[in-house]
Amino acid sequence: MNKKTILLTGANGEIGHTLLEDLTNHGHSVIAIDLHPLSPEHESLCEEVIVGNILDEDVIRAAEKHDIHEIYHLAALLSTSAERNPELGHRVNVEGTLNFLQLAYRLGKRMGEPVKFLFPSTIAVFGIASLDDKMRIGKVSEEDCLMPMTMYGVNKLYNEHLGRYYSELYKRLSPETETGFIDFRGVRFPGLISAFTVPTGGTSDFAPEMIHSAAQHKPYTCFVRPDAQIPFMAMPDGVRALVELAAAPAENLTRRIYNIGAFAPSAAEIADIVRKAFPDTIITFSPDEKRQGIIDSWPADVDDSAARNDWGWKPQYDLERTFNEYLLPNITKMYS
Ligand code: AKB
Repeated sequence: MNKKTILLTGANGEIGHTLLEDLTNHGHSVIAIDLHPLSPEHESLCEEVIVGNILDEDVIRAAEKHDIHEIYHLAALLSTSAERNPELGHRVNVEGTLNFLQLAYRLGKRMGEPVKFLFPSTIAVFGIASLDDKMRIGKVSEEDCLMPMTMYGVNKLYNEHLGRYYSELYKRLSPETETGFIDFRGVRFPGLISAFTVPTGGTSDFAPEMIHSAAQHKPYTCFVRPDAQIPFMAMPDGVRALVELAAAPAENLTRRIYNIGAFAPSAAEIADIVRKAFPDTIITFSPDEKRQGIIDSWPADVDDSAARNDWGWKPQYDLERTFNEYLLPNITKMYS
């Protein structure tokens, strides 16, 4: 495999750690950006760590010194955080993404080859008006129900369009051709579950919170109803999806944004499997109506047939395997 220089924003986040390890294990050179310093182990994996805000021009300039072939733009404010501060959500999620699309354009032009821009979109771009509709609709395809009900979902859907615009239409009235310098690709992530990090500020956080609390023998009060259902995925599958989409030949891709799915349990099913693994665990349900409303607007599951057909997407972890082979061994070790 060719060694590439890869820029990773949000390197300290829940996807960032696993992706950083994966990319450097494959011999790539990583420039990491995060608001907070990386741990010494993670820092030692990187060619350079830029600590700062993605809205800060000095941060972009520091990254621009490198010839970067791929950008994984992970930095974002998740759904609950962005809903609590929508203007900040917009700045980080939209203006931050715009900064890195512009950086990718300049880098692509300077290097004379397109920069691949990998974007983690989300099931929050979907918005379903009622629980009855949600259960009737079942799996949504990429073009269904694009009526996001959160600032985060609105931001991410707009970013999907920005990525398409920068790749295919940028400055279309200019006498020079300004397209072809960015190759934007993205997946719509379901809730992600990592053995090593507990996410902050998301609405799908009830699943990872429940699991990590049980592993620490702490009681957990779940903020959604037992029947709340959305798709989830184990972190190794999530990271593999981004890396495989990046590697897919452009001629095989029929779209820029793909749904990807793995398993879609209810909160009660997750609680049952957690109780089986940690019999002393105490899980109670005390739904927060407002956060529940966000979950109810997200689909029960996604149709990911386009990803399967175009670039061979296939999750390796179902719910059982996620628990037995990924979460339990790693989480137990981490908290022991
Ligand atoms: C969130 O809950 O905001 C995220 C997501 C589903 O994109 N985990």
